[in-house]
Formats: sequence, C-alpha cells, structure tokens
Amino acid sequence: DAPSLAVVGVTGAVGQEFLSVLSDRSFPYKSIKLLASKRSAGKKYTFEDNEYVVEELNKDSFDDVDIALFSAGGSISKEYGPIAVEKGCVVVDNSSAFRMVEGVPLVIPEVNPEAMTGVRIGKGALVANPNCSTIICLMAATPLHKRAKVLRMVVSTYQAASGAGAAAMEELELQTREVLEGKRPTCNIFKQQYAFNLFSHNAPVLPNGYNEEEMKLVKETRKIWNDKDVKVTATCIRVPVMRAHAESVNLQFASPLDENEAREILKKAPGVVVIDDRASNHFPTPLEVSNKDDVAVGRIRRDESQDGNHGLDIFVCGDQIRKGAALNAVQIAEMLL
Ligand code: 2RA
Repeated sequence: DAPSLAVVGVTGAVGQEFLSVLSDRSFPYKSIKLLASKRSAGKKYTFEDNEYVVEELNKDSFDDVDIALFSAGGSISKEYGPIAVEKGCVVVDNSSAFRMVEGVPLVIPEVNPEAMTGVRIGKGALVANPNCSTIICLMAATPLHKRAKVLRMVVSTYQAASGAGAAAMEELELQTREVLEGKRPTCNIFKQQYAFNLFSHNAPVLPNGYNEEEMKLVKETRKIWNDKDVKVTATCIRVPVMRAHAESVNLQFASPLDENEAREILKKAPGVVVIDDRASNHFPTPLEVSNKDDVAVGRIRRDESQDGNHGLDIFVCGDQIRKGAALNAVQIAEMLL
C-alpha cells in the first residue's frame, strides 16, 4: 500500500517545493506529516485539498513514517535523521550532513540509480540528495561521461539567491527596489550589496583557497561517478538571479567525442533539454528553466584549446529549488515505490 510520508522543514523554500512536487507527480501516500521547528508549529497548510497543521519535530515524529524528506539544515538532519532511520524510516536528506559518509547513497536518479540498490521501504536507511550545483552539472555531464570518460571537468557556477534560502530571495528583491529608488540597500543576509552585483559564493573558504560549495562539486562528483581519479575544479559565484543556477562546464575526455554526437546524446538524456540555437543566439537562461523540471544545456562546442576532439564546452541551467533539491529528492522517493 502507499507509504506514509513526513516533510521535515516544510516552511522553507525547499520544504514548500517538496509539497508542490509531490502533488505535481501524484506521489501516492496514505498519510503525510508536516514537521518544523517549535517556532512554526501550528501553522496551517492546505495540501491536495486537505488542511494540515505543522507539528513540532521531535524524536517520536517518525514512529509511523515510511519515507521522510528532510530539508531543515545539517544540524537537524544530524540529530533526527538517525532517529528516523532507527524507527525504520527511509530518510532522503537534502542537507550536506551525510553526503560523503561511506555507505550513504548519494543519488541523482537519472545518473546513478544503482546507488539505491538494497534501499527499500520498511528497512531504515539514509539517502543523501546531492548539492544543487552538483545535480545540475552532472545531469548534463554524465551522459557525455558515460559515452567518453571524463578525465577533467572545470566548472564555473552562477548561483541563484534561492540557494541561500527564501530570505535571500526576499532581500535581493528588496535591495533591487532600494537601489532603483536611490536608497542604501539593506544588507542582512550578505554583508555586501547583492542587487546589480555578484560575488564569490558565501560558503566558508577552506585552507586550500576553495570554498565549501566548490569542494562539494569536487567530492560529490567523484562519489556519484564512483571515480576517485576524475579531476574537478570549480569556482562558485553568487549572482543576482532568483531561483535557477547557471554553470559553464569545460570537459576533457579520455577519447574523442565531437560536438554533434554530444548534442545528440544530450537530446536523448532524461531530464535534459537542449537549447542550442547559434543562429538566433538562443541558449539556456535561468528564467527559462525556473519552476521547470528539466535541466537545459547549450553552447555545446568543441574546446579548441584541447588536442583533437577530446574537449567540449557546455553551458547548463537548472532550477535550484526544483531539480536542484525537491524534485531530485522526490524522484529518489519514487524509486522506493
Ligand atoms: C547554494 N548549494 O546554492 C547551496 C544551497 N544548498 O548556496
């Protein structure tokens, strides 16, 4: 019969998108529980014509839950994820808390479904949702990697406000109005002006000079591709865009892969749409992929700086809240049905 569900962090941008995606995809459930912090307990949401009251998350919240979707930050996942697993629940965690833990599947259903082997309803398990910039990049890079092994990948990201939460989206809008009105921009979320600006991703910078967001792309790619040797380097930038990430990806392959074959592969790739019209200079844009499921790829071209046909450049856009988080997590849950 249909599973019982719980959504942890239901009031956040991703939590709300979980509900939208579950409904859009007619995900079957016999019950659904909306969980959040004490501060949000009591809030009411209408979901599929039924009214639900948000319950305060506690250690007994998962007694009768088959699948729990988490997006409430790493500390909540660390505290309650194992409790839920102990109760026999399959946890799909959107935080970074467990992604690199040995034995925890890190899954993009279209990319590495085999990682879900052995995970089933009734047997507690924790499954990690990759970081949004990793998901969006690998949705396009993997179909090519499977055809001609990627030896090295250079990624430059242009990341939306939504990655920093709903409050960051609100502040970007507020700052934009303030700047246009000649007022001093309100800077609460980021210490610098965001509107009409861009800056290095706000994640902490590590001793090696990379920030945590960039190292997520490096480490998660190696785990998802099960290839500890693939060379990855990334520069992650926060740009004044609301909810879709854009990424420039340079690929070096072990064997030749020409741009036409790459384009055909991507046209057939699940969850990918090719927007690559040179004549009209029409390529993927964040606005065009926002609120959509598919990742868009374009600017597919041979990297002329590399020998032979061993290099390609591509440009990818994907909705950060949807495929970058909520949709991917729900697709993982669909693999359990
Ligand atoms: C960001 N990847 O975009 C993060 C969100 N999880 O900041």
